[in-house]
Amino acid sequence: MPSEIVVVPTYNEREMLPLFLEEFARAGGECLIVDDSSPDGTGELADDLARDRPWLHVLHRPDKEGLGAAYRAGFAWALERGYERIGQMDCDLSHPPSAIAAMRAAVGRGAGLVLGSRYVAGGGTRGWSLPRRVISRVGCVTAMRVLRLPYPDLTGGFKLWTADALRLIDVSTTVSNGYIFQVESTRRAHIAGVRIEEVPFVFVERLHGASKMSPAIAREGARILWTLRRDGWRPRRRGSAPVSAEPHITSP
Ligand SMILES: Nc1nc2c(ncn2[C@@H]2O[C@H](COP(=O)(O)OP(=O)(O)O)[C@@H](O)[C@H]2O)c(=O)[nH]1
Ligand SMILES: [Mg+2]
Repeated sequence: MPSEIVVVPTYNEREMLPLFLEEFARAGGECLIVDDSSPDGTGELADDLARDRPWLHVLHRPDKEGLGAAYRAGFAWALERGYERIGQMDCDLSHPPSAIAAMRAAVGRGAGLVLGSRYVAGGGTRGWSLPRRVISRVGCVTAMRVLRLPYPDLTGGFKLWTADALRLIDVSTTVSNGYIFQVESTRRAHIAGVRIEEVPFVFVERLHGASKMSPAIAREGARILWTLRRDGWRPRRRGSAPVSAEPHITSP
């Protein structure tokens, strides 16, 4: 089996981190926590927990710069070390580690990017207020329409990439920092011809801690969406990432 690591950005997740790691351990594989010097001590707790968990790694960043910056740093760390599959997920158990197996299977079938999706058959959200559901759906549908992409869950952050696909999209040169990073990276994969599969999962609202979603992050998303539509990003070179024109949906 090729090697795999899942990149997990954290900011003030002290309560969720031990619960997340317990579940993650059941799914197996390695995990890289990317902590932006959380004031609540999440980074130090991760260091403590990593001492007797050889599969757990911790990357400390000096400042809170948003999800996109944390992912760029984590992906660079993993690519430098030669991991062949690189995942991404939140630390609050909204993304169930038990769904990773289905994502691995999709890579096994030839996908270069697997999108965990709330909005394909079998997926959903649990514990969200009506306004939160509406904001998420409107955001996803707007991103789909503006960028003319066929994936209904574009803003989700539960994904599994092959290293080849991440190199092909030149992930280190992406520009967004908030949740729109998810849209920008998937759009590049689509343009580059990476084979993209969607795997359903049910998003469960966090039990502890607070969402870092803010009006500023939503504004950044709206602004960058239009910038992305105008920019003519093209891959620099063809890598060996599997290529296919049509998206695939995997049944639960
Ligand atoms: N390193 C880092 N992690 C972040 C930052 N913002 C959010 N996160 C983490 O990204 C994940 C998703 O954030 P969350 O607030 O749960 O978003 P929501 O699920 O959309 O409400 C969580 O694991 C957060 O701790 C950031 O600026 N830096
Ligand atoms: Mg969350």
